[in-house]
Amino acid sequence: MSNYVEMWKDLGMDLENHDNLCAVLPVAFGDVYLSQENRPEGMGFWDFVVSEIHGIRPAELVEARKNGQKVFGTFCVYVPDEVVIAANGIVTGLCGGSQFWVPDGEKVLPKSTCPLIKASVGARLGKTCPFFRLADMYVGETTCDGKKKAWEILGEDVPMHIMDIPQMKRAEDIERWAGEIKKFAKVVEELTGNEITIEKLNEAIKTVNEKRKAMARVYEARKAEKLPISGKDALLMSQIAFFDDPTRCAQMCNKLADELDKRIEDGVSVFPAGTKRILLTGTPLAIPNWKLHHIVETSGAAVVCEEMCTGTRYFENLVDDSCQTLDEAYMALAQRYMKTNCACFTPNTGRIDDLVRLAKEYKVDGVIDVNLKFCCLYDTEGYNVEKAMKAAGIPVLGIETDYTDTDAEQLKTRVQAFVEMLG
Ligand code: BJ8
Repeated sequence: MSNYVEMWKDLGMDLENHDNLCAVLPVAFGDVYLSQENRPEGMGFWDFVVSEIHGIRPAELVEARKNGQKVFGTFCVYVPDEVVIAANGIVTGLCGGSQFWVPDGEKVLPKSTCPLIKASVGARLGKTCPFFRLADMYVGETTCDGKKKAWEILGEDVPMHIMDIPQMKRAEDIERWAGEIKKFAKVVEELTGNEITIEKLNEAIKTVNEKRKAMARVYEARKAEKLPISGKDALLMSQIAFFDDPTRCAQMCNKLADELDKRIEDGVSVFPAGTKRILLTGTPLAIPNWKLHHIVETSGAAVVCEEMCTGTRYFENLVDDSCQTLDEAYMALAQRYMKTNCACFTPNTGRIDDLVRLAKEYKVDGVIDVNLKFCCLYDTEGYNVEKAMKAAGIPVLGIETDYTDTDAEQLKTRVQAFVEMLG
């Protein structure tokens, strides 16, 4: 990635510290990803993106900004990308998934904050992530308490817009969310200088729907008895989808899905027959958090589905792309986004229904409920997850972890015992 040094300098990054980050990522990627056998050829695209993770896409964004486009950095799957795209803006995910950034986050946040928040704040303050340096505006949301307070710190020197997410899903809440989306559209119009028309919004909705459909195709292939792709590879596809251009993302996912369909036809599997099928649920796994997948897939099991924001919550449910007015379209967006089931809502029974449905669709042998340390919402909801899984006769294992490797051995022992127990 050395070709990008000038760009990183211009972005005001801490080059020395960034070199340390660039030194650890290829090793981790090699251990976790390149050690796998018989991977689909289509994964070459994602391998390449990771090898250039702080170079190729940031360079595209720098170029786009030179041409007058604005970049919006987001942290949650409730923020509607469609609105930004309709104003010719670009969306990039900003959630941090590396322990590398946590110490910088801990300089300003309590240690008892979830690692995702600490890493995100640390990536900004430590000046080691080009995406944070590039964004013209950060878009926060009122989901969990830790994030709400983090916006006040992140917004100190970058414009920050916060979307007020309802905590319940009654009709009046969905209407209020449509109003929040409308307000967001005004902010986006102001920053980009571009008007959002119904034609442009319908076009943007189509673009994002296509991306969702393409990702869903890859997931569909994971329902096959002979698994044509590992959970790790599918996770990588989801993680990169938050950063990539949506049209290219759809193209690459469709290409991969074509290859997976062919593999299914030919009976090609990346796991031996009888490998236990695991559904992961819980807090999101931001890139480069591959820890749990690696543990599961080196313990005699395969991850076949993620009921997570880096998983089904990101691409399930489409938006009506034929609305006649902007208000109708904002309502259509609100309805779709309110179908996402995050633990910040009460009640959140939709997530339990999703879990039971997904467990059947992906023919899982067991569920692992993974919680990022200090995420009180998902930790507490673990009670309902466990109860519902037991009622449905699905074995479940609850795990709490962070971004360090200190508990990896202990987790491996627990996961192996769980997999053995599945018979
Ligand atoms: S829709 S899961 S992306 S809020 S893990 S930061 S909740 S303390 S990330 Fe999330 Fe949107 Fe919900 Fe998804 Fe807080 Fe929990 Fe940390 Fe979390």
